[in-house]
Amino acid sequence: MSMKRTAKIERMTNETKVLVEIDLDGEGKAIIDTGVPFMDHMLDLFTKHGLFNATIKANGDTHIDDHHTTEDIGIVLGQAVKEALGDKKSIKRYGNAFVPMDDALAQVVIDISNRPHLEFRAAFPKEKVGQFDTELVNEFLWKFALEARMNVHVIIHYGMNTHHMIEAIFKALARAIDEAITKDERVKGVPSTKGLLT
Ligand SMILES: [Mn+2]
Repeated sequence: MSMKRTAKIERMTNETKVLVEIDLDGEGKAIIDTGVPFMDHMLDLFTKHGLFNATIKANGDTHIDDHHTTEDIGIVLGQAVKEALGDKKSIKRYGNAFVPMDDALAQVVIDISNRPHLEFRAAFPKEKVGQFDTELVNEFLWKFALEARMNVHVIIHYGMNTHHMIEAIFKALARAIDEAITKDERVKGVPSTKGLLT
């Protein structure tokens, strides 16, 4: 018998209100409504490709711009993933995924290490996709990595279309996480010579 890998986290500040409810062992069913249309699109892909069931809702000061809301979704999603993972017993720990999206090829490599790091090797040709500032992708991923206490390496090998590049990153992140959190029966306890990943 295994424990359910779920979490529900709500966070409210003067800038945003964010709710994330996640089941890591789902089938990709999601309810997403963040007030940032491009993030809705990315989080929809993320949950679908990671096979996570999730509710992700945000209400933020998007009349200023999408910065606070995007950043705070990263924080709460990271916290929810960390909490849902629990003691991390028997997980594979590492994940690596390549995802092509038409012209773009993204790779995301992660270590659920309790040592937060974001290595972001991606330069986007456009500063905006729709209303969304593309520099917020880095911001989102850094806050996610920090709160999930994950080492996340993002590489865009090549690409021309900014929307495709970002989309490939979110799909690859989801698939890398899905791989890393998979349980391997051969792993007894926590996959670390330290004996601890929390
Ligand atoms: Mn798209």
